[in-house]
Amino acid sequence: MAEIRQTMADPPPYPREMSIDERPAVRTVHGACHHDCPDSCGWTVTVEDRATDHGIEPVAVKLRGNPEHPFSQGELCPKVNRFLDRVNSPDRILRPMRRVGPKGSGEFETITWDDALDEIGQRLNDVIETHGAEALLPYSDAGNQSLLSMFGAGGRFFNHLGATQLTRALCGVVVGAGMSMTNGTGASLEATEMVHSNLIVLWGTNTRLTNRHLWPTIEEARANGARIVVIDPIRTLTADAVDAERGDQFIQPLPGTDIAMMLAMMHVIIRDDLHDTDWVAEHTLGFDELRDGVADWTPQRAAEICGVDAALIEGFARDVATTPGTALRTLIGPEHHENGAMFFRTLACLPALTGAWRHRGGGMSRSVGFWTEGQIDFGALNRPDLLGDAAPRTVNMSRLGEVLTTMDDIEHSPIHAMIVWNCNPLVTVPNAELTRRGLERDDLFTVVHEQFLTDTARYADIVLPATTQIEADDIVFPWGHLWVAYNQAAVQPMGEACNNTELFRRISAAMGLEEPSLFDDDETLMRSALPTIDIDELRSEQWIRAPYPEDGRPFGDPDGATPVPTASGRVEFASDALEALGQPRVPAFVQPKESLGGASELATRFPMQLLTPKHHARFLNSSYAQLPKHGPAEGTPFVELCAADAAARNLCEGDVATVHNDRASIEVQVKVTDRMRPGVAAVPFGWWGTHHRDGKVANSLTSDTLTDWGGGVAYSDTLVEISGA
Ligand SMILES: Nc1nc2c(c(=O)[nH]1)N[C@H]1C(S)=C(S)[C@@H](COP(=O)(O)OP(=O)(O)OC[C@H]3O[C@@H](n4cnc5c(=O)[nH]c(N)nc54)[C@H](O)[C@@H]3O)O[C@H]1N2
Ligand SMILES: Nc1nc2c(c(=O)[nH]1)N[C@H]1C(S)=C(S)[C@@H](COP(=O)(O)OP(=O)(O)OC[C@H]3O[C@@H](n4cnc5c(=O)[nH]c(N)nc54)[C@H](O)[C@@H]3O)O[C@H]1N2
Ligand code: SF4
Ligand SMILES: [Mo]
Repeated sequence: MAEIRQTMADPPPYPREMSIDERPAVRTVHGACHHDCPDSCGWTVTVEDRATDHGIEPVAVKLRGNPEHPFSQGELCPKVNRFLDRVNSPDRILRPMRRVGPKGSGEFETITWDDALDEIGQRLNDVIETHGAEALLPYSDAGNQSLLSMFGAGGRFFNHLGATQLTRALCGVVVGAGMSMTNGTGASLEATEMVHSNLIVLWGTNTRLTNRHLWPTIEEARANGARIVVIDPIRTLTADAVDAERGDQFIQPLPGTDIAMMLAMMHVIIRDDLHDTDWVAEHTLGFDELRDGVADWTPQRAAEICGVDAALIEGFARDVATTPGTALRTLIGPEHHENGAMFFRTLACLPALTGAWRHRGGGMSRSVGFWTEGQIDFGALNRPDLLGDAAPRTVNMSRLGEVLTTMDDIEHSPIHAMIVWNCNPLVTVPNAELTRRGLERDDLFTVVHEQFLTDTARYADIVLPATTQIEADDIVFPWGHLWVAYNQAAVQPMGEACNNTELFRRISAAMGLEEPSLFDDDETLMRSALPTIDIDELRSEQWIRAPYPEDGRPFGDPDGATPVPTASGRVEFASDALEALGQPRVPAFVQPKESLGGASELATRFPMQLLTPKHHARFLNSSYAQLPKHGPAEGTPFVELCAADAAARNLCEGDVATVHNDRASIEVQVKVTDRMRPGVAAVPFGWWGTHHRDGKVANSLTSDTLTDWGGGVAYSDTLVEISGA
């Protein structure tokens, strides 16, 4: 314990290689953005030594994009341009707090770290003694997606205790799980390779909003003659870039129906002999089964399901098959459906059928986590060996509400304590009102480690202050490009904040735990997790490029760097592995149950399908709505629908409407737009309950049904009705 107190009182001097006497009074420190965003931009912080209440201290006076960063090239974004407002916000939590009002009230008193840790240590030990270690739930996501912040010390702490395990699959896991059933790997085309593409299909990704630093690559390809196709149920900011005169296209299917379109495309391609027979013969398995599987999938049949024109599907299929260097670019959006994994499994069949992988700039492009995170030794970080003989249950993070309230198989041993860090589940996890009921339980002890008093933190018994990215060293492993970056702390932790690894060192000590690895410092953690990376070099170079095939083609040479690691060693159009999971062997379309085409009683009562997408340029998930230069600049929460759907409900622009289903009812302003097609509405996500007029959030309405496989969740298969308030 004494040692830990020492760390608390005396954080290391920053920047780490200089002592306070050595460093110049004004200096720049290099870092990288920690947000769960594909761009992982490089930044530079200008730091000045200034007199403060605590003596001379480094103060961050400017934070700008680093012009030398190979991907972001000096630009940040409207979220992070004002990052220092976040760091220095008067609303930051800078001291531990204990709740004094009812859960959710937001009434807290400031306490010392000693008091907070004494209470936490005692309560956690009591829960484990009385109910067993599985009564403790770790709950975290990617609020800070840097190596130590996301994966650092929580894994080994909870493994050592034998706590309940958490499946974290809100974002991205399903894409990999789907694609792997075709290719045996999530490896894909690195996105800047699309500069070589001739046709770029942005399939369910809103690049100009969510991945803005990739847009220059796409514009460069366009300048070289490439065409773009945008496929999205919403006419997004990215769809606005479509220029029909250049031969670009916007396709607007009903949500959750794209697989039907892909099946029809394969039908056309095989029917008209447009597939690459050599590539198919040499590198794939199950062509005959695929051909039989798509035989009935005429464009007309798909057109009726997707709500798009049959001739359009036919023409698009021919384009994809006959344009060498066709890139199918996708990120996360389409995984949030009941058939989410099948979407990516099916999409991955297209470049194999057309032989697109053989061309530079051809193939399927998604997250490049496969290439960057491949260097991390997760076993060394998480230490599954610390579980010993314990085999604790696993729960899915998307089912938090159910886990805390009704889950049958935990009835005899419910969750009695929860540590939440690096996420804001009440805003970001589906079925939020059920989560709220769980968080309200008096017999649940909740600790939240946060920068701000989020909706979730308001339900905590103890809130602990968390650092921001400029207050601790870390390493950022991007999933949108290949440049792994070192993030140097620019200033000391603000107030009494600590980072996510220090959090678990302190709680371990407070519980009286003795396992030595729980007290590894950050440097030791980094070195053990990265056996192949020279951390000193990374720190001085600022970034290194993750290994990627030199000729740019991940499957260009199947005997080369990335063989197809399926059981058969071939791209599998027909998959035994899927059959073993109880899924169709060949790509197949299953209409989501909670969708417009579900033909259920639900669709009669709730005839609109609700999407809750990222929409605001100044928001990153739930992280900015509370800041004065971010939230108000985006207006207020709203529901967007087309003129016909608004008129049918007597709703006009600016009215307050009730959006409701069996899960919840929320009140929001009406926005009538031509971005939505009939039957589909959108309530952008990211606003907190404190910004909604009735305290609810977009996720109060959303479905927590899990995806077909991969453990993700079908936020976007949500039916609602909308009426005047
Ligand atoms: N309806 C709907 N819901 C969605 C989505 C959607 O499109 N629609 N998208 C989903 C997706 S893709 C994602 S990734 C999730 C994101 O869900 P979350 O990860 O929960 O959301 P964030 O807002 O990114 O981060 C949450 C919190 O992390 C905190 N934080 C940041 N850095 C640190 C740190 O170093 N330490 C600690 N302790 N806390 C820190 C921030 O203050 C913030 O409050 O949301 C999902 N939810
Ligand atoms: N400004 C901003 N940028 C962000 C974020 C943010 O909150 N704000 N969040 C970051 C995070 S965590 C992530 S994961 C990425 C996500 O990046 P993206 O995957 O690009 O973004 P999403 O909004 O999740 O989904 C993209 C699109 O998928 C569409 N979509 C939904 N269902 C379907 C479908 O069935 N078919 C098709 N074809 N399209 C469908 C949605 O309408 C949406 O426009 O963005 C990151 N960047
Ligand atoms: S949120 Fe994304 S775009 Fe903005 S600075 Fe961070 S990595 Fe770059
Ligand atoms: Mo995400």
